[in-house]
Amino acid sequence: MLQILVSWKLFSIFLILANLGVFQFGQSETAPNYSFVEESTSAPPISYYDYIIVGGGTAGCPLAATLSESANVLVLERGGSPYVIKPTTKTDQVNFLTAVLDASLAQPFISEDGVLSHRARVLGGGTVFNAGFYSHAETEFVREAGLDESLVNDSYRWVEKKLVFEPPVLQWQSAVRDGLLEAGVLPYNGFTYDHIYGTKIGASIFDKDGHRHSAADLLEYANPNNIKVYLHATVPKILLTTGSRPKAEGVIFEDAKGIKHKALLKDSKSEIIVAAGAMGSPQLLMLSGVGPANQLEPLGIDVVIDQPMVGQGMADNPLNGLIIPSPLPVEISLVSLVGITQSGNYIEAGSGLNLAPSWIGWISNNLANFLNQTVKFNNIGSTLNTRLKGGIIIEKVKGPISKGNLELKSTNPNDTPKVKFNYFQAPEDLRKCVQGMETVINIVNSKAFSIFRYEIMSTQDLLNLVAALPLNLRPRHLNTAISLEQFCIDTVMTLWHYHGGCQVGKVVDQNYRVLGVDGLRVIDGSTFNFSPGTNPQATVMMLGRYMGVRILQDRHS
Ligand SMILES: Cc1cc2nc3c(=O)[nH]c(=O)nc-3n(C[C@H](O)[C@H](O)[C@H](O)COP(=O)(O)OP(=O)(O)OC[C@H]3O[C@@H](n4cnc5c(N)ncnc54)[C@H](O)[C@@H]3O)c2cc1C
Ligand SMILES: *[C@@H]1O[C@H](CO)[C@@H](O)[C@H](O)[C@H]1NC(C)=O
Ligand SMILES: *[C@@H]1O[C@H](CO)[C@@H](O)[C@H](O)[C@H]1NC(C)=O
Ligand SMILES: CC(=O)N[C@H]1CO[C@H](CO)[C@@H](O)[C@@H]1O
Repeated sequence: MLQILVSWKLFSIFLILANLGVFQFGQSETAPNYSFVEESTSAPPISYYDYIIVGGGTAGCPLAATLSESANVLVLERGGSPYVIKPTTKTDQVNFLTAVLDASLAQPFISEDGVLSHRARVLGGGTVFNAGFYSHAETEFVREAGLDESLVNDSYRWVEKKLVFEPPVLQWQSAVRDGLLEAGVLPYNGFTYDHIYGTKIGASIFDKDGHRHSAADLLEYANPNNIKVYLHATVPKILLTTGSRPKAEGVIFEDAKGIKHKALLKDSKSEIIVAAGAMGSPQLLMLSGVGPANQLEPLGIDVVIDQPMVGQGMADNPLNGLIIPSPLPVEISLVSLVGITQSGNYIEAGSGLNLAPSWIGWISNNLANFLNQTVKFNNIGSTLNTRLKGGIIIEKVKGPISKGNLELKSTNPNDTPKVKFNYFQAPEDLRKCVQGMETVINIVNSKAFSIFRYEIMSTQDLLNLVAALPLNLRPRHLNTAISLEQFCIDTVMTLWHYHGGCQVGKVVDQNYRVLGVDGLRVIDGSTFNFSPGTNPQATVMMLGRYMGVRILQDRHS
């Protein structure tokens, strides 16, 4: 009898999961048309600029647009244009989970922790395929970074005028919002950019049609006569003078055909600004001879300055969560709201997204295992372009306190360096994760959320489901789904908010100038000591604008 009941339950769960897929359609939109963006194959062998920015990403685009107001700027971006992506719906909200896996936008890597992650490789950087949620930094961040609050506010507004939208909050997101309130994540703060305790609606770089806008759109602010952006231009090395006080002179860049070009600085006011992201910036400093001598020498890199802090302080906020199949159809939504808890978590949620074929494969194979192969799952595996009938609720640990490091694997700039984040090494991070997962469970079990979950799937079933999925390459334990501590450790993923490697006070000064080198700055997520706000992109773009304004002020004073 018991066996029949168990089988019936497994069978019902199978029916629920088999029902995850439904078809969907998208829409398209026209792209801006920049005269100053070109393939690097058309670049001259040598050219001269006031500012050379390595990395046309989330920080690089606003920075370049700003500097071009009154100086001559070059941007070197190793990826292609976001405006030629086909189909144009590829980076829309509904396709988030598939775009992340698209190698033409993002380079995948696996950290030494066994967690799959991605680094941008496209003009616009991470904003071209990220989850789009837009929310400001906490006031502590602005204070600690020593930034001018009024210029910070102006810089956020400059970004928002171009590409930020208020997301709709439909039925599923509303249920999560009300679940958060029932779970005690109070007060309700409505729609706001500000980072305040409680539950709030945040902004998004997806418009009301779910179509993406990106940091590349900020180049609309640029003076077209003062800027050049080269695509598929990879910088393997910054050229530094050697001697007691090294100085940046220019960069080498390689075009799509492998031909090397040089871009040089015009005069003593000119600068190289590295904005290659938290993986790319420490990597490029090291490739250029600024890094730990004991790591550079064995690779045959000439040491310009022995700087042991380059690549240190790498951190990534651990993400854990639940997948919740729904008996009712759900809207397509990515993060529209966030719970900011007193215990140090950010709770976010999405629903109805397309699943990548490879993920459908994983999920179906592993569900088969999960259900001990009592039913056949062939149907799910062969259904492409399917949407998740259900949602995902995740928690991210603030900070985090645990830190790791990055090391070069080779002198090839296209290789992702070896990186270890040491998730949950600090007991406080693990404690926060457990509290965050408890809040996620309380949301799932709330009255408000009850219409979007199957009663037959208990909390334990939902934990078991995640524990059975190959969401990372870490070992599973007997108690993975039983102890929330073990669940956090075993099923950890990333929200791609990794940062550090060129931190303020360690590698760069308060003005983001590389310590010990003239004419060289780093401006991007690699300079952070912790990830700002609930999600960093607003602050990364703000910083690009902010520092552009500051650098021009210095130049003209
Ligand atoms: C899948 C995903 C989802 C995310 N979701 C959100 C979210 O919802 N909200 C949010 O706020 N944040 C989100 N983030 C985080 C956010 O997008 C990143 O923190 C941010 O984009 C990092 O900006 P960056 O300027 O530091 O680096 P990037 O944007 O990565 O820019 C670096 C650029 O430099 C280029 N580059 C690197 N090396 C070289 C070289 N040697 N030569 C030439 N070019 C080079 C790269 O191609 C890249 O374009 C997400 C990130 C990812 C990946
Ligand atoms: C794009 O810009 C070029 C050069 O400025 C112009 O000739 C062309 O007509 C523009 N195309 C569109 C679709 O606006
Ligand atoms: C900047 O914005 C914050 C948050 O919206 C606000 O509280 C603060 O007063 C503003 N500061 C200045 C100097 O304008
Ligand atoms: C049908 C089937 O695959 N049953 C397996 C379920 O799991 C137990 C324990 O791992 C196996 O012994 C069965 O063979």
